[in-house]
Amino acid sequence: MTIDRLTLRKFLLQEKEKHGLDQDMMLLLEDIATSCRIIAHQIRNGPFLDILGAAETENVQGETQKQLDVIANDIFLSHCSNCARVAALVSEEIDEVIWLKDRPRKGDYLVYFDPLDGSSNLNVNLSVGSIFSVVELEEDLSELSNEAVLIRGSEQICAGYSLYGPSTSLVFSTGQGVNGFTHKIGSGEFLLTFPDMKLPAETGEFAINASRFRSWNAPVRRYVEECIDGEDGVRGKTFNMRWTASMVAEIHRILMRGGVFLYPRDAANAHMGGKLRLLYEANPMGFIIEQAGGRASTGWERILDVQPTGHHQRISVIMGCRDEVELIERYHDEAGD
Ligand code: AHM
Ligand code: MG
Repeated sequence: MTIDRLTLRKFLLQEKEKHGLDQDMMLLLEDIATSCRIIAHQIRNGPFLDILGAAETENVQGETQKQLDVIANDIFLSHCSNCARVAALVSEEIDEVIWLKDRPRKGDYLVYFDPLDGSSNLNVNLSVGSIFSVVELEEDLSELSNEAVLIRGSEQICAGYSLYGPSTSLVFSTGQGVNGFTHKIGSGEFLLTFPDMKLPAETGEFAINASRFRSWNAPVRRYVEECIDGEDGVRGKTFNMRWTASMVAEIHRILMRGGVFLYPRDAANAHMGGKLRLLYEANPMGFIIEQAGGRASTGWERILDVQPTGHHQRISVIMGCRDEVELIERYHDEAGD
């Protein structure tokens, strides 16, 4: 049985009608959707094209790039440059901010993206994703500097991700809730399959890389130990654990069935500020999680309130169902840590 579903274009036109979604944002989102379709195609054909392995380059974080990191980055760069409103692009894979305009104006867009997140999953044929975020300039810029893109996540006007799993999902929010689309193979279209996604308040599932146990701070240890204690412990219920090493897959699972995701600052990554990047990983995912009714925190404060200090800055990330995140924040507070 085929269900008649809204196409991405029709959905965007409805958002324009209902909520005044900007025409340029519609065009940008359609270009991002096209980028994701092309990247999905490249990933599926990766073994034939021999592009799943390492490129002979390192990115600004000193990490060895996969060939597909470079390919996905090029695809995002070229498609996001189509929209005349985009003044600058910030990519995980590029050291400097890319300015597309000499004199950015109030209302122009800054687009931040991680073109291929979780790329260590590529050569084992597990899920990876792309993440994006859009901020609107509040004033004309007189100078093009890296500092000009250091804008709080609370200023995002759109954020989302694409998950390259058994099917290709495109999930985004323009500040009016979260909607999920699936690419219908052969049709070239993304169709609305998960309208108005909402997180449950409570959960019995958490996601953390437990191999880092020794490095965790006391509040994170306390939280995880209490989950593992299950019915016999203070939580009085059994918890399940998942770790896919792909933040996009993790957040998508949490949106679909609840949970909490932690990649906290710990003793081993504290010198970098954490593992995940603020502007193109934590902020967009935090925006989505909040729009779905959840909470996104560093453990000490709301992620979207953090004033960025560098465009590749890393940060502590704890996000998902509200009650769990608030509990972990309380543990941080009580520990005075
Ligand atoms: P990447 O941007 O270099 O791909 O790294 C981010 C990824 C996240 O998707 C994931 O949550 C995390 O790194 C996994 O880290 P680990 O290998 O420590 O489990
Ligand atoms: Mg990443």
